[in-house]
Amino acid sequence: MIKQPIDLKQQLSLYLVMGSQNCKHDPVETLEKAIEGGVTLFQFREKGEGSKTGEEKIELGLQLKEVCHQYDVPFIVNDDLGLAIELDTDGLHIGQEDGDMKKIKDTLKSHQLFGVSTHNVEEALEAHRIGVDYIGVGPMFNTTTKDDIEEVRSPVVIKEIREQLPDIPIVGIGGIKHDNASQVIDAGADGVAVISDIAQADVPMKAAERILKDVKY
Ligand code: 3NM
Repeated sequence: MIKQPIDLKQQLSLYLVMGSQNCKHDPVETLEKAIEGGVTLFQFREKGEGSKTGEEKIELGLQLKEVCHQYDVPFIVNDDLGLAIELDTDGLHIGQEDGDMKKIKDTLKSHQLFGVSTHNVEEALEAHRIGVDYIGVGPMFNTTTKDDIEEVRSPVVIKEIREQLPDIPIVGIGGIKHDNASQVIDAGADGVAVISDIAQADVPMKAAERILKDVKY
C-alpha cells in the first residue's frame, strides 16, 4: 500500500492506462520508462483481444504494481474488483456497465481510490452522489483503442461537467495525444488519461515527457 496523495488532482495529471495488449514493447519496461517520463498514476487495463487472463494476468499485475510502488505511483486496476482486493491495489476504476457503483464502493478498503468512467453531466452527477474519488470523461477525440466508445463530444463535455461540479477531480480520456492534451486541460480537466500515445510509442519515456509539457498547470 502507498500513502494516498495529498492532492489527487495533481496525481491525475498524466494517467497512463494500459495492459499488455496495448504495448509495443514489454509492458513492465513500458511502464517503468513512462513513469520516468513523468506518468503520475497508472491503471492496469488488461482487456480485449490478446489480453492475459487468470494466473498470467495476476502475475503481470503484481509486476506492474511493484514498478509503480518503486516510484510511489498509485496502482489502479480496471474493472476487476476481485483483483483489486487480491492485489490490494491503490484503487479501482470501473465503467458504467461494471456493476452497482455504491456496492462496489462499499466493498473497497478505505485506502483504495475509486474512479468511474462517465460520458455526460448526468453520469457525472450520479458518480459524485455516490462519492467517487474521481471521474474519467470520454471520449475526448476519436480513438481506435476502444471499440465500444460513446459519441465523441470533444472537451466541451468536460466544460459542462466542470460548471456543475467545480471541485470533483476529472481526467479526460480518448484519443489524447501531445498535440491535443492542452485542450482537455483548458476545458477544466485536472489531467489526461492516455493509452496509445505512450504504450504504442517507440520511446515511451519521451512520449510521456511530451504530453506532460501540455498538462502542467
Ligand atoms: N475509455 P487512447 S476511450 C479506455 O471514452 C478508454 O471512456 C474511453 O485510448 C472512454 O488513449 C478509451 O489510445 C481508450 O485513445 C483510450
